[in-house]
Amino acid sequence: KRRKCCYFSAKERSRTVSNALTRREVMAVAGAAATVGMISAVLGPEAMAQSHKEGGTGFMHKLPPLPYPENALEPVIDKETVKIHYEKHFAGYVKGLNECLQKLDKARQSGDFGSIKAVSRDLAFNGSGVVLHWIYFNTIGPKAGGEPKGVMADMIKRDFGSYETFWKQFAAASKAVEASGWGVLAWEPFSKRLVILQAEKHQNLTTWGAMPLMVCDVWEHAYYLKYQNRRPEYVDAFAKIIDWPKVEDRFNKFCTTK
Ligand code: MN3
Repeated sequence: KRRKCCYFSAKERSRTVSNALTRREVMAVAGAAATVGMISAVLGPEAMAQSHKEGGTGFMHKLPPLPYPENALEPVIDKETVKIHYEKHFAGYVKGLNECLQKLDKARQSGDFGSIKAVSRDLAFNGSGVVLHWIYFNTIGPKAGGEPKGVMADMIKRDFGSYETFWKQFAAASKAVEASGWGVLAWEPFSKRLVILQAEKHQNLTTWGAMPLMVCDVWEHAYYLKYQNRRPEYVDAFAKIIDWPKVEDRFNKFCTTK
């Protein structure tokens, strides 16, 4: 299978830059703009197809469709939680991200970057929220779980020793996230290895350039209705809905070991 050696193709990159921010503007808003680059890079062409252009440099995101019915993750995650999580929280991040993009558009047109600090912060927060929720809902599913096969099995064995060891570390990291956040399986392109990260504040990129492959949402909204304060129970059950072939798709699309 073909693997890309960078996050997005030249075509996607130019599309991203022309639609979202020019290169100079990307530099100007520093870390937050890295999030914008990450959004298109991490979401990939599927999500680009979900987005639409609105005049000028305007680039708006649409809430991508939920890839299965709201009750499909039961009994691990109940229908009501998926509904609220998707319709309120995920949609809220998309809305917030679009508001930031509109504010930046306005600022570029007027030349007034007085509120750039606050907007950049909101852009990173909402942008990371969109990216991580997209991965979350698209790398879990019904008729999933169990041990990965193929490439993900090989990579996990190489970098963690075994699936059992991997899951022990991933579950421990997810359970131990302070307050809200994420357990993250990511690709770290510099050492070309898989890593497990904790993201306590998702607007803070934990490792620059790391490519998230599979994430466990441990914000309370992801499990509270069914599990209340029993996060460990939710994380333990989460293994039953990880859709490893989808994770492998992401690996094949974004990662290279060469
Ligand atoms: Mn969430």
